[in-house]
Amino acid sequence: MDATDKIYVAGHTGLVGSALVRALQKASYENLLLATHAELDLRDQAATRAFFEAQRPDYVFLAAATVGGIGANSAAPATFIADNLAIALNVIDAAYCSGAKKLLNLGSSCIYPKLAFQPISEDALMTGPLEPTNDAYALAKIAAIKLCLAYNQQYGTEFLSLMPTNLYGLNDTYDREGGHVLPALIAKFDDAKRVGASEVTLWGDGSPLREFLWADDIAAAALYLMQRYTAAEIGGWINVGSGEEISIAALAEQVRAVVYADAPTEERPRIIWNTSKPNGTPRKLLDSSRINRLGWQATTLLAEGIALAYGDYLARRTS
Ligand code: GFB
Repeated sequence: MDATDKIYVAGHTGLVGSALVRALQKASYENLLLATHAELDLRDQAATRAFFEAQRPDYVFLAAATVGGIGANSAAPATFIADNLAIALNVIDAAYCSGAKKLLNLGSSCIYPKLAFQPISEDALMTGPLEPTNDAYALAKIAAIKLCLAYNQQYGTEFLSLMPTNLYGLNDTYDREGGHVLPALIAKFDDAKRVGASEVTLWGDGSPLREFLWADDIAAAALYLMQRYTAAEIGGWINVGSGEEISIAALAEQVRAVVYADAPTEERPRIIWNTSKPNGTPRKLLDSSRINRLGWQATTLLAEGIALAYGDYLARRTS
């Protein structure tokens, strides 16, 4: 990847896309092609094809997606499967038709079976039933991997897929109902602090285990792979995790400690678990040994990342 190559970051206003733009700029890639959702709706096949034909990017990072936490996935499965299938098909096909040199497709660890052997290696794909709360989204992400593999096989393209664990970071969506757990917890504890609430209600029973990765770390991994490896060398799709696993209950305590760092301990609210809300998959720890062997490792610790994320939340809070 040369400094003069035209690099398209699809989804550059989102959590991963904005981290990718930071990583590319830091590495002195200046010929970036960006289009907001209002300028280009990637679910629109004709518009996507026309954009690629006119712009002809050399490299494509596919970080555009309709995403959300367990609440949003359960409430709107049709939106999650339809949007993500359309985005994947339109972008991958247009990249092939316009002659892109390479594409990196971002997926999700929810592609693996609900009860996969832990830590989850890449070859666990399609070996068992999916977690029902997000199977619509997961199927769209599995289809995107298969599209990349099929285009590589039939047309000789270089389309790689990267499967990150649960992500969080700067520019996240701090949505209390539809967001991912970490940003939702930040917003809920901050709300409680501001009104002096004595309790915060969270979902499930706190027992599920999750692995969290800082968005700038996934961006660094994506750039690292794009610069150095072919699809065949990474095995088609590759896991990217931090190796830091934590229960939702322990995560809630950590977030509460960060939000209430400057308040007396007795002001910290009690955590109530609403067990009528789903737990989701019991455990989701990726086996990242393949990317580690290729020379990449996560660098941001969860404790450090939560503090940075809360700082970002406070800086961007509007009310
Ligand atoms: O990030 P999250 O919504 O999704 O986390 P998944 C869900 C876990 O956190 C469940 C608990 O165990 C919830 O019961 N939880 C507790 C909460 N309180 C809250 C809360 O206030 N909000 C949320 N959202 N959860 C996601 C998929 O699964 O994994 C996505 O839904 C994506 O599509 C992502 O694939 C990687 O980790 O369960």
